[in-house]
Amino acid sequence: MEYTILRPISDGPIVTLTISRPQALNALNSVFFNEMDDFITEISGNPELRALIITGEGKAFVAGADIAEMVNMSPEEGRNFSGRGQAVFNRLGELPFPVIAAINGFALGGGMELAMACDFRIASSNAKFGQPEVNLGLIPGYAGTQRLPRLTNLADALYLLTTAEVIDAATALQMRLVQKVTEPENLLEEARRLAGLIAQKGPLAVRLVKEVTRRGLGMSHNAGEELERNHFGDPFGNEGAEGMKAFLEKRKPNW
Ligand code: CO8
Repeated sequence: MEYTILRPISDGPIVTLTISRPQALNALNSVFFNEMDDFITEISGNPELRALIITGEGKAFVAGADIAEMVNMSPEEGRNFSGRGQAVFNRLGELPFPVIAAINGFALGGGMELAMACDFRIASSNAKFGQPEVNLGLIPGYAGTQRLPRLTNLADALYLLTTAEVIDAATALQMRLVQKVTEPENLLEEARRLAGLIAQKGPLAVRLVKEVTRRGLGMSHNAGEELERNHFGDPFGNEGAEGMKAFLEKRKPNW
């Protein structure tokens, strides 16, 4: 499929998606959400894929939702724009393989929300994070108010959301908002190394672990255990049998 803002590059089982609208610091507009929705549909149907990396072109990962597109919106249009973005970002969580945000620069507002919608995040040491919506008299609209306290904690989330302070990568690491920080020149290499590690694991196991962990977070402990138990048997007799057999035979599994 042809895209105007998205630049996907496939490398075997790994796709690296670059958001490419550097003249507006990759700000998220309607075209982005339409293309992202189509892109997710396109890759969902590819059983060979094992990981998706999302990064941005230039000095920003994404500097937020497109302020120029939002400025004249009515309350109803604002709600619709938010709902559209939430639905598209939720689809990233439903992909049957991990999505890694490789944050190369500014991840502000909707950009930080996109990063948080990914499964985990690695950041360049020069990345900057913030939820500056209150500077504009707005609140986050792509689930930032919901994901940020779940990823960090209530106080850190409210600190960032109410002060709009922009933090550096080291502080984001301290808040556990990102899992790893690299030198700028090593960011994509490290993202691909992690994606490559994941690609070597049992694909069904990776899909199940993502699904059970994500879904379990919204459940009681007991319901989450039941979900885990219900899926534990799925790889037996197929991928799990091969993985365990390979271990016992001291060889690499042939998924
Ligand atoms: N939207 C539209 N255009 C943008 C955005 C944006 N979010 N960010 C930057 N741009 C544009 C600038 O207007 C500028 O365009 P031009 O060259 O035509 O003047 C170009 O990108 C380059 O930007 P700057 O010249 O400002 O670059 P600097 O290096 O001086 O500054 C900053 C970089 C600090 C990142 C600065 O651009 C900035 O503060 N940007 C806005 C950050 C922001 O407030 N983001 C939050 C937006 S609101 C949001 O994301 C809400 C999400 C939920 C929405 C829910 C739907 C309703």
